[in-house]
Amino acid sequence: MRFLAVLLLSVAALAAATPLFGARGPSRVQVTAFEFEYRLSRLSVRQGPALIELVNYGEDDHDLALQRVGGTRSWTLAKILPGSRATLSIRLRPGRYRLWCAVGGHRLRGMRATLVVRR
Ligand SMILES: [Cu+2]
Repeated sequence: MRFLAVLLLSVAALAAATPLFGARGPSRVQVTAFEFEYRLSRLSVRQGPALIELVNYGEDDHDLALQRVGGTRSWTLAKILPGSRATLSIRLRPGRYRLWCAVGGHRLRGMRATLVVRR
């Protein structure tokens, strides 16, 4: 019985580690907000679907705006309270994306970053 449980756990672990039919989950980027700084969990990701999570580790409210360099469309996550988080689901195209906090003068004070999207 114990062997069976271990076997099932192994199968579950293997299934979780092996993408079925070549499908790949979305890229994930965590943006940690402080006064007055953004820290990205990674500076580059592959093109395609992505989840960008904003985590507010600061003492003030912060938000997230994002725009591809050369593009016209921008995406935003609404302002969130200290200690909270929010996630933006987006399809990224190759290029560079600017990220910034649009609250008050936060962008000028340092809450900005660049994310590179690879082919
Ligand atoms: Cu801010």
